[in-house]
Amino acid sequence: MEQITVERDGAVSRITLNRPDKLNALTQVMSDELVEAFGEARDDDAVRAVLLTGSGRGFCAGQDLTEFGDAYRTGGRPDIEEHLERTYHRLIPVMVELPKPVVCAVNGVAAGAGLSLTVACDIRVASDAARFTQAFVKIGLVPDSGGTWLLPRVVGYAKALELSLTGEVIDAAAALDIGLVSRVVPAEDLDRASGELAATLAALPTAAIGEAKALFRGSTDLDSALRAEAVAQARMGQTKDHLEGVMAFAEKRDPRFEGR
Ligand code: LHQ
Repeated sequence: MEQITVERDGAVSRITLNRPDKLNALTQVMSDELVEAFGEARDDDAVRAVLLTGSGRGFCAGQDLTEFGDAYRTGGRPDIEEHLERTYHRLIPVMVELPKPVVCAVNGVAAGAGLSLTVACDIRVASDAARFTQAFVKIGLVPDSGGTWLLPRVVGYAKALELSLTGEVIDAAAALDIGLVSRVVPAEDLDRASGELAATLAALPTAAIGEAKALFRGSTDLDSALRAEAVAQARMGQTKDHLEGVMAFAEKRDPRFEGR
């Protein structure tokens, strides 16, 4: 990998965006590498949680705007639709649909597609140095990379629209206030706090977590939600982890889940 690093810590795969001098702005290479890393995390049974973070002072400044420099400089325009299909249309689904928990440790600024990356994760823990901006409007664009679907589901329609129409930069405290992040910690505690959360999630029944994510994602109306819950619950009722959970409760001991 050239622009990300992937490390294993027990059952947690830690993926770090690694272009610190450019605030980890997204390139085609970085997007391809992230698709590969999330695909490997999905396919490796020993991985039971993913932690996504950025190196240096930024989390991710969104699309690397210099990547299309030549097209603009020569009076042309990049084929943005084709670019989106090659990058975020592959990356965001592999993150959102990962049947394992994904923690985002937001270490610094998250802008444009960088903010979309944070909301494609399941739980966000922010450093007090984090900032968030739907930067798209500042360059005459609309939110992409799944932002129009993901952000309203996290912060609600009105706040998502307000952030997207204004491009306002908000700090970590404001992000906590609107529910964009679950927790804010001092910068020096971010690694520990997010690592502990990922490890805790990795020790839980992974199959049930994957199913719960799919149910929340797919829920549209009560009737179909009840039906989908029943089908998934019947499947979960057959898992080793369900039996272990029930037995541990009866025997008044801590459960040992295997993710199966
Ligand atoms: C960057 C970037 C960046 C390259 C900072 N690219 N170098 C899809 C399809 C097609 C086209 C476009 O977009 C998309 C999706 C999108 O994501 S659109 C949104 C793209 N992102 C932005 O518009 C954000 C641009 N960046 C900023 O507004 C600021 O840099 C933020 C608010 C993120 C951070 O501000 P500061 O903390 O003041 O840092 P800085 O501006 O000084 O940046 C540090 C360096 O990083 C600097 O490089 P240099 O060589 O001068 O030190 C920046 O040029 C570079 N950088 N963002 N997106």
